[in-house]
Formats: sequence, C-alpha cells, structure tokens
Amino acid sequence: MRTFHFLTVLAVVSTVGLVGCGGDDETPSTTADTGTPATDTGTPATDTGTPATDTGTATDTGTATDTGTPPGDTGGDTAMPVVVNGCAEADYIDATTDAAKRKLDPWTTASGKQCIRIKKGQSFTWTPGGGFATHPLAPKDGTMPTPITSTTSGTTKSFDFPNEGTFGFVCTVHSVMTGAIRVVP
Ligand SMILES: [Cu+2]
Repeated sequence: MRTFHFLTVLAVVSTVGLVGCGGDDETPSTTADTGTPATDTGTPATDTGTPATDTGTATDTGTATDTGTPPGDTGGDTAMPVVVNGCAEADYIDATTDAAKRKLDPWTTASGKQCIRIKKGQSFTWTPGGGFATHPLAPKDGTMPTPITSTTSGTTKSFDFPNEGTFGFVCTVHSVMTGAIRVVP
C-alpha cells in the first residue's frame, strides 16, 4: 500500500508538471500578405481657379536727382531765346521808333523770314495777301505764352505785346513765311 501511494503521488506530480509546462506553447502563426499593392489610378487634380489679380498700386517713393550739367549760357540776353525761327540777334530790323512801320503788309511768300524788334507795349500787324485764309498765321517757338494766336480768317490783325520776349510765328501753309517779333524794354 505504501508503494501504491508513492506512485500515486508521482503520477499526480507528473500530471501537474505536464500541465504547467505544456498546452499553451503554441507558436503564433504569421500570415504573409501576398496581395498586390494598390495602384492610384485616379486623375490628378487640375487647378481650375482664376489667377489672382494684382490690384496693388505701386508707389514711387524714390527721389530722382538731376545729375546732368545745366546748359551753359550761350550768349545774348538770357531772358530771350537766342535764335527763334532762324532769327539770330543780328537779323532783327529795328521797329521801335515811333515812325517805324510795325506791320507786314502785304504778308506773302515774298516776305520770307521776318525778324522784327519792337518795344514793350507796342503792337504788330499782319495783313496777308489774300487774307488769313490764304496765309494762316500761327505762333511758332520762342517765348511762351505768346500774344500771337492762330488766325485763319479775316484780312488784317494786330497783336499787342505787353511783355518782353521773342515771339515766333509762321504761316501754316508756307513755312518760308516765318520769323519772330522780339520785344525789348
Ligand atoms: Cu502763307
């Protein structure tokens, strides 16, 4: 009987030992992914938006500096343009005296270039052959503003010259009919 007991105990111990060591020892199985990677077959997105418009206003904040050389004094009275419509200093006919004729009568293509000097406050008269319809008068070059205004009708016209200056003129049909009225103090 004693031996039987011993064997029984051994059996029990063995059973317990087996239970403690086995049964849970399963190796975790690994499942391999054998699938094909997904492919992006979608159409790329297109930017259909409207480009932004630049509504900003550029502001020039720079300061321009004139680095040029001022024109030199080329002679003569600095208050007067030196040459106007071909009239140089030596070309002017003096018409400042009370007795002087201060008019172009008739004013025609034969008159050519006319350079006439008068005094401040005097007037000058144009009387074109055939009238201003034939020889329209217009200011051209020289001192501005000028008393001479464009004249296209009528037969005679006088302009007063209250200020000093060299006032150029021309016939708008015949460029040879040009010149200047120089007004001196
Ligand atoms: Cu003319």
